[in-house]
Amino acid sequence: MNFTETLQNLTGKPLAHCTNQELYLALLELVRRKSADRVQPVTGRKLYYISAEFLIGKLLSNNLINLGLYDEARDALAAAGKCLSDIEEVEPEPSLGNGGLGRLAACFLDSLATLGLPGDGVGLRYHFGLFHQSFEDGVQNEKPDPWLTEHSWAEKTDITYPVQLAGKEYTARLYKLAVTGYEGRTNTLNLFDLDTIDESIVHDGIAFDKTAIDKNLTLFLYPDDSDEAGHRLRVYQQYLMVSAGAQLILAECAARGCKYHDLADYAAIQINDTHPSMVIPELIRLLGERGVAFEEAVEIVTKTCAYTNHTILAEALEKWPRAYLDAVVPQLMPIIEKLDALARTRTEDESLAIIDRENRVHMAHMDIHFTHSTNGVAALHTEILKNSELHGFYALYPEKFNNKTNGITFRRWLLACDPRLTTELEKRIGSGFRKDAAELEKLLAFADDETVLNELTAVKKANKEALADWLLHTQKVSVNTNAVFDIQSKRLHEYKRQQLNLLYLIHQYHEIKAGHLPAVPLVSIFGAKAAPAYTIAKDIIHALLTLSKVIAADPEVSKWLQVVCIENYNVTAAEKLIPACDLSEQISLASKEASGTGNMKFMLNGALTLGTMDGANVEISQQVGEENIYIFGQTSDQVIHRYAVGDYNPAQWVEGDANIRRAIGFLTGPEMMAAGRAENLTRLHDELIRKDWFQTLPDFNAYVVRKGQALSDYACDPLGWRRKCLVNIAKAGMFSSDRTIAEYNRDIWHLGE
Ligand code: T68
Repeated sequence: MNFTETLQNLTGKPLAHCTNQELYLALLELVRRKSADRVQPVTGRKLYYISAEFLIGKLLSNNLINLGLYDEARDALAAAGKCLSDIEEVEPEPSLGNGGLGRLAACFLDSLATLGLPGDGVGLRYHFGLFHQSFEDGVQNEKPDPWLTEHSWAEKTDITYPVQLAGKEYTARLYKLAVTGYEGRTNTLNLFDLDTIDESIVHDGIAFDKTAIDKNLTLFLYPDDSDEAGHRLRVYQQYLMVSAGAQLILAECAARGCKYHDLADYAAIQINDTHPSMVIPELIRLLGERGVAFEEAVEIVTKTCAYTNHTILAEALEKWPRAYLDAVVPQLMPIIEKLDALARTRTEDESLAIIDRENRVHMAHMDIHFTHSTNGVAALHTEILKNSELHGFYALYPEKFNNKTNGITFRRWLLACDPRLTTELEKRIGSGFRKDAAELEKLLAFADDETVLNELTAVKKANKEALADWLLHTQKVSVNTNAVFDIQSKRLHEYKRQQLNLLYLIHQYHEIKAGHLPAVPLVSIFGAKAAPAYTIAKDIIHALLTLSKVIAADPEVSKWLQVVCIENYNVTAAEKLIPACDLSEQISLASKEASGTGNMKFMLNGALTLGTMDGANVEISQQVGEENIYIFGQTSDQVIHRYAVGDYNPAQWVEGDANIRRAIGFLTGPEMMAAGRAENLTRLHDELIRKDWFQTLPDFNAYVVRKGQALSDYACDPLGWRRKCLVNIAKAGMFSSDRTIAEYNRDIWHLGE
């Protein structure tokens, strides 16, 4: 049976007569069957990647590509007058993640399956995901994101596990989602949920009764945690995930003949940040129930589990008040106390304790003491962990610390999102890079080939046109595709410094007004959600939206400068933005961005990075050479020193620098105040001149100069610019998540052995 016939059998009528919805469902079913054929039995050790987030993105195209069906599907549909990209529109994007940490988990699942390694995900099935963002009157508005439809990729099973929360029993139900590898095996993403969830309790945006656990537990990812009930809810969620997950792991291992004493030969568990940390005491508890003594259980669990750290920001390192855990997971507290006591026999350093003097439970500390591996996610990040943030732990357990620089799956972030570039690359260097990303280096042979460089320019131009079209239809804005497309898309956070970009744009506004015209027009695009309770982050969004309005109303400036904030930034939007980008903004305060993965996606798609020496930017810079990247700003050592001395005073920078004064002053000046809200603008203004905790002002001038340099290179030396882009594409190979996963497997997991 050919492809058309197979599909027609599923739809029950000629393809030309089907709606896109019908075709989508038929393709979903087809993918399901084909991926089931690639399920392989597990031998040896299997990985369980436990994570509160899996930002998997839409699955149809990705699965068709991985199963080798994409071209056939596209052609069969085209022959019936249908368009695969229209059918993709029907699929809602699964809303199971927030930012880099969740997207990393999704890339890892793809690479595990592609490399033929047995490795499943364990997480939660959030009904409304993070939230759906819209902008109303210049402010972020949050609504539920109801992505779960009747026919979803995650299939309900009849597997359930009992979970005790605050002394009451709940039933966790398992849903399974097939993860296809590129010409590889099929693994599973296991998602837990409660049957009793009641979506109708959500009102007024994303508000709901936080006490009705049976109804609300898996409604949202990271529900608003601005109050105590919100914090507790996170503990409830985390325990649901790890208790059901641990029971699943033990059941699967037992089914394969595991006797619990040899659990580490059957399972490797990766703890993705501290959200799943309670899996440690929970496994010890479950092993105890199965007759394993505490000391031995600790040893087994330590051998089985490994921990990844994704941040050095103190506020993101979870420390739960003991009272929460006493209330929600009383069955774990005796075990956590014993672990704390055991840890105290290993060190007298109070700062390494699990339960501190204020009765807070430090989840990361439990992870480091009771797993065999702690890794950072980029070289610089791991060094900072070893030398400052976690130095005491490093001194105690040097052998546990290791680095695993992040990566991205090239299937989604090149083959799927940038077919034009993929075709161009294949024309020049063959298709070996699809499986071996290092082969992209073959492109270097064309670095001085004007034909190739011009073709790359044509690809970028076509991608910019496509983005412009998408922006027009979805965001109702029209952009000049002859301008430089400069993009900052990532979670909204002060350490990522969208506010630095904002100050630059205000500076440019004034320069243009003063007749100092830039070398080329600039379209500055932002994509970012602010956590619902993060006030200053929302103020930054408001300031960007207001500035966008002020500029658009000023024809003198808008010829040269445009600010676009796209609504509801998600994986689908990223797939449109990234291939069209010229300049990638990676401007976090040095030392604060653990790695970044957007930086890798943009370089792979031929954008140049404007960035600080932070996270994986450092390794990108080493790969491409400093002439092929725009680096500026303080180094991490300088930043760490400035924090240590503690004498940073933004007011001095405001007083001492007329440009800074002018840019910050504009926030509360007449133009902005007339177009925006005084409360939000004033709060942001005051925050910058009084606190500026992420040191925007010391980097301001360096940023302005470096960005100016990038824009003038783009305008004055187009071929030189494109050559730099080519080098970036060619050198992106090391940032494939296949490389990352191979390293995790070599050093930590040893899967299949
Ligand atoms: C990100 N972390 C890092 N955290 O910020 C980024 N955290 O540098 C890195 O590249 C990426 O992880 C992958 O390693 C996150 O995305 C969160 O989303 C998060 C959410 C809740 C609490 C703490």
